[in-house]
Amino acid sequence: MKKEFLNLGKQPIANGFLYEEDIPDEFFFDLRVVFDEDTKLVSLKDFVKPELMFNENYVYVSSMSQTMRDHFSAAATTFTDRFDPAKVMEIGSNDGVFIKNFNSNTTIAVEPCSNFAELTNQQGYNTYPKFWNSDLAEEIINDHGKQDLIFSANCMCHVQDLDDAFSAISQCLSDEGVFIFEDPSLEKMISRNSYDQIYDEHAHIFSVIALSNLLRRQGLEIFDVENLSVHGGSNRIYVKKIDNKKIKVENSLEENIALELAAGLDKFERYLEFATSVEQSKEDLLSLLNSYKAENKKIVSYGATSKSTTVFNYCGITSEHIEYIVDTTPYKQGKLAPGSHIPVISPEDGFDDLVDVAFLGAWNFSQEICSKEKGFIDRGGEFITHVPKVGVV
Ligand code: JHZ
Repeated sequence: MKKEFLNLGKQPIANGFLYEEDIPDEFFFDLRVVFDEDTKLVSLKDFVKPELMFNENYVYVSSMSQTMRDHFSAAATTFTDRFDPAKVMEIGSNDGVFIKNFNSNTTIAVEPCSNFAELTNQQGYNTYPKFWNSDLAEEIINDHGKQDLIFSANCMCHVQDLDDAFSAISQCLSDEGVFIFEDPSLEKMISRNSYDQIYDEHAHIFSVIALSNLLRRQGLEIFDVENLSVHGGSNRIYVKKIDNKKIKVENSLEENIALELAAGLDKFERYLEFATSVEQSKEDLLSLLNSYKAENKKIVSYGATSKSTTVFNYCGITSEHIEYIVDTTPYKQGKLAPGSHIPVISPEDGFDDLVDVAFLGAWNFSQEICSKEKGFIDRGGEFITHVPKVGVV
């Protein structure tokens, strides 16, 4: 049985950056979150049609930060050293930041955002411009056979029908193959109060407990879990077929499950407490912004993220509070942020000497941004965030 614990109000497409003339047609939905008592999975109550989010106009580029470029090249080395896979497939390959570390003759990709699929196809990686499901798994097996390493980063939590997605993995994986995926950790989201991990694309926020339950239903099991620092705290989940006894199940699985049980992630009450902290975070953020406004400070936002779409729309933050957002992504610049309609411009144009305060929309890159913008901090500029508590970084 699914029970609702959080309502983040009317929200637009989190990556739906738009022009002024598109405002009348902007799409909104109710962003509500539920806990499934049976599987322990946390999901959105209402899913948004995938084609509205992932299409030829998708704007999020994975290699926009040095942190993520380094992360994916290190991941590729780790997987090659540990598993030495003959055939590699990535699901949700975006601009190719991960696959570019592998030979294009033995690597294929799946990417429903056709602008990015076209890009990696041009780079020589056979990329299917489709959504991951059992029909596509069948097609891929016919074209290329089964795969030895299937990797997916920040994509499995986007897939609404997980039974079908994991069954498709089971179909497409060679008997001794490994499936490795990473997504934001529910435990970190709850403990850090980072409710902005919740938006249309994130159909689910995963606990290891829930994943273990769902994977087992498809003949798969987790054999290792790594806690990663990226994206505000993620888990990298290593999966094999249950029948494959050659790979040992590491202690990390039980350790992570124990940690989650200790955090109460199997109990609905814990989620109600989280909802109360989220409301408090909203009040605290509005009062901090209002106090800066009262002092006539110039406030901008740094990083036009999906996460900040949730924060701005949930808290009712508009250009009354935040003058504009700076972001390095060319596809977002010159547009308005979804729902709040705060303008997005480049850091070169907007991160000038007049800025007093910058809300870290990309708080997950706080280290990279603070070292890049040391001059701002040295002259008394303040980066503020709501994670884990509202305040100055
Ligand atoms: P970032 C997206 O979420 C969407 P978002 C998606 N659903 C997902 O799961 C995660 O990514 C992985 C900019 N930036 O990564 C670049 C600067 O301007 O936190 C990006 O637009 N200057 C697929 O959108 C944004 O910030 C900088 O110095 O919440 C960061 O977005 C740096 C470091 C970043 O993801």
